[in-house]
Amino acid sequence: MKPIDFRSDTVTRPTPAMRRAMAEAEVGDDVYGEDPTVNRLEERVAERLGLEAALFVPSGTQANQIAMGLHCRPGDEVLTEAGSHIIQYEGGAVSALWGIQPHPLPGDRGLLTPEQVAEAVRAENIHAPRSRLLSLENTHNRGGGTVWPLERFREVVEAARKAGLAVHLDGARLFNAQVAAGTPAASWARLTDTTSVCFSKGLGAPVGSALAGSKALILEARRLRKRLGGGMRQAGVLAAAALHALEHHVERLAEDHAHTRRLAAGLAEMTGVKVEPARVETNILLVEFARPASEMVSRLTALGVLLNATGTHTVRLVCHLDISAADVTEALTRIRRALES
Ligand code: TLP
Repeated sequence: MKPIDFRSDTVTRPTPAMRRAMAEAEVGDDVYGEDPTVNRLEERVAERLGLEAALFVPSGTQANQIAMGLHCRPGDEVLTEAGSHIIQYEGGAVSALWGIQPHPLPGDRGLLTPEQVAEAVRAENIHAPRSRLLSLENTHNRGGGTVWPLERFREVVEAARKAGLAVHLDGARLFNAQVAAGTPAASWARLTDTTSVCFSKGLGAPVGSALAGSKALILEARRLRKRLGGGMRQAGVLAAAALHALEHHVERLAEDHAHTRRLAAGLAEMTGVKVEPARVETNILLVEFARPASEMVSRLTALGVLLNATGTHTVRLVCHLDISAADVTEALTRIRRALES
């Protein structure tokens, strides 16, 4: 029985064409700035995001954390949605690495309002941490793959700017937002000071992320990347995979979104399952089971359907490059079997 892996879009394996691009990549020592493939990737990313410069880094976590280090000093605070990746899944890095205090704000499927941001900013007062940064996420992972409507994003960014805050965007899945909304990734990114993107999620590269921003910020980011041990040498073999992904795997994200919608529609017909198909925007589906999530995960694992629990009764399914239309059909059959047994 072939396992169907919905745990994350990080589980994809490089395609034969991507592996060829990696094998043929021209390389050099990137710490000397001499890897032509990395340099090309950084230029392309900056262009696509409408920002001046970009830096290739090993992971989304490192891209986000370099941004935290760029914008904040110890004792400063970062305003962010309560479920955001930077505070939920990065090993406590905002405080462990930089001495930053997180200020979590409750969102609606990951989205904030301008009023919330304006109210959360601290007045200048010796008792208070300094509010320094607003960090947003598009698409929002724990929110269920939510796309930030551009106008709302602009208003929230404006509220932050008015209060003198810098703005970072965790765009690990920004290209999913681009495809779902039909809006270029740059429309969101160019409103920010820094934006991170990942090549190893829906885009299907084995490794790699980038952080983009002004030339001055990215120059400093290079120093922080080195400090964190992220200075890579002949990284062109990895950058080649990322370039291939940008060229060939962006438009196809629409397929993952269609598969996610079909999965939601199929699950909505089953008993013991709560899903909201109308809320599926991209490739992430949140599902609530009547039975405990841990029980459903082990039943489904035994049937070759892999997924992750996100709460006591909730699970997350993520569609990606290695899940075909036939896999979705087969997964629905297996899930029905798990619910009936
Ligand atoms: N997310 C992973 C897990 O860490 C939860 C996943 O399976 O979804 N920002 C966002 C919004 C992310 O979802 C992730 C990865 C990252 C950053 C971090 O990327 P990596 O794993 O490359 O450090």
